[in-house]
Amino acid sequence: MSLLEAPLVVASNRGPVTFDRDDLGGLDARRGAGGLVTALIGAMQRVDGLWVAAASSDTDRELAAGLDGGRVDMERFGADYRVRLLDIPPERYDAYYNRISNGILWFVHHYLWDTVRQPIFDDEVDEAWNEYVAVNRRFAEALAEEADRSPTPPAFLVQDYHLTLVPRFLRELRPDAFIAHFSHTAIAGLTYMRILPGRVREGILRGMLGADVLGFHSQMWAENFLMSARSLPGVRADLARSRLSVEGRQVAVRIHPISIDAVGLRQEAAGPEVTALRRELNRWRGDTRLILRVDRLELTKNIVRGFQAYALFLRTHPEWHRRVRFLALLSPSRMDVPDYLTYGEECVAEAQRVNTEFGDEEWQPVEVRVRDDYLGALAAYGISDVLLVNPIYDGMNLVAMEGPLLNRRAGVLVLSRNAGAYWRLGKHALAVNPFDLRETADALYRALEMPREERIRRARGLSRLVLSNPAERWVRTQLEDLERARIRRRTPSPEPAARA
Ligand code: ADQ
Repeated sequence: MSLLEAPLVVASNRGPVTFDRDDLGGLDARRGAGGLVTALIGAMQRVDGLWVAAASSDTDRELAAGLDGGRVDMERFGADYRVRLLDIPPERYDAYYNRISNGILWFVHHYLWDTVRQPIFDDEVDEAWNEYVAVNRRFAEALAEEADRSPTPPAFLVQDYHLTLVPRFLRELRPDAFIAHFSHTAIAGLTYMRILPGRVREGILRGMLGADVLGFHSQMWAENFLMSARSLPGVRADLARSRLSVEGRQVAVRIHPISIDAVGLRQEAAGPEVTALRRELNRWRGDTRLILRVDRLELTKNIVRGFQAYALFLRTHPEWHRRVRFLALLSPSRMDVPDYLTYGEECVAEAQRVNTEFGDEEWQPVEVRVRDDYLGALAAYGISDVLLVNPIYDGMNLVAMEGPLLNRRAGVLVLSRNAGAYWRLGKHALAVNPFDLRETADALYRALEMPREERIRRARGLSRLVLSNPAERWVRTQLEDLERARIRRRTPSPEPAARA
């Protein structure tokens, strides 16, 4: 059976739903937001899919400890797939998730350390790493069990930096398994990766190399991975074919940019709630032009420099005073982590500085709204004139696609060259170096002054590109790669045949 029709088993830290109990003790399932769930759910339903994830709510944990190994059939919620929840002890989860995944791996891949002072690797990090290894092993064991229960060999799709060791552990348990791993983040270059302790760096690289196919959002990240992996003893790279060989196996390194659910998003944006919010925002903005940013309140998103660049633009172009507003919709994220809390305060303080320097009673140049407000974001996308997406580094960045898809004013996208989205959309955006305030300020000015025909041409180009990559393609192309790997594995290589 081709792997395009094979049962799908997905593994990710967070599952597609979180369970809770309602007042009568019945089960409620809340679907998680985000591109990953949207991109995978369709494919899961077609092929009897199972999604393995760590339990996150109390009810999740109760289900995880239940009779069927934490398996929940989603049929009762009108969906055609199953989830399997893994109960990870809280201290172990904390070390795996907060200390290693978000505290170290997220930081390394987005170049977040101020290296004069950080990071410091000590015995505590070493102990936390052991917990990361244990959680990854637990996931791999669960996947191996699913392989045993499946009537035909499944296709395993393992997600992201939380689960980098799963491919290798699963390969050890089931050498014939068909495994793809996808990295949603940026990937650090070779020399920055060398900040990591050898055990951690080799661990994650060799862990990922247990897969048949490694997927990345952009060529930048695929190349960085190739360079780091080929520096390991025993790993050979065929750069022309973007392939690595290790322990007699081939590992394909592929680029599969994720997309958004264009039809669903447009439907949501046309609904009464978003329409009302759009009207309200339009009243608020009056006859000013609108610069918008929509982000998780996240260190990588470069929010403070965004305000600094805006201030520089206002300082250089007093003729734009009172004619423009900057709306920042920031959704709180990891607020229990001190670095994130401080960064949130810095973002708000920087916006206040801009308002103090340039604003008066009638005109506040910046407005920051810190809350999770997805519908508000959809409304704002529709009416903005400029969308600023200037992350320091970003695996892809879905905002850069959502905005142009929903915008109705031929808005301009100002986009960081270090976002994976730049690799797809760059030619229709105004590109910026996210560290360069002058370049960003000039891009904001150019966007606001851009002639209408050019704005229309660029906006059309952007939405065409977004629409040309339907969300389901992301899964399909990964499965096609796995299928090619399967065929390659079964076909004897030509060299021995020629010699015989
Ligand atoms: P993120 O960095 O979380 O994830 P990103 O691509 O920035 O992903 O998307 C964020 C999502 O959150 C968007 O769908 C956006 O609409 C929503 N959002 C942002 N601000 C919001 C707000 N104020 N209120 C409500 N919703 C808000 C990772 C990687 C990315 C990669 C994705 C998908 O870091 O680089 O694009 O996964 O692979």
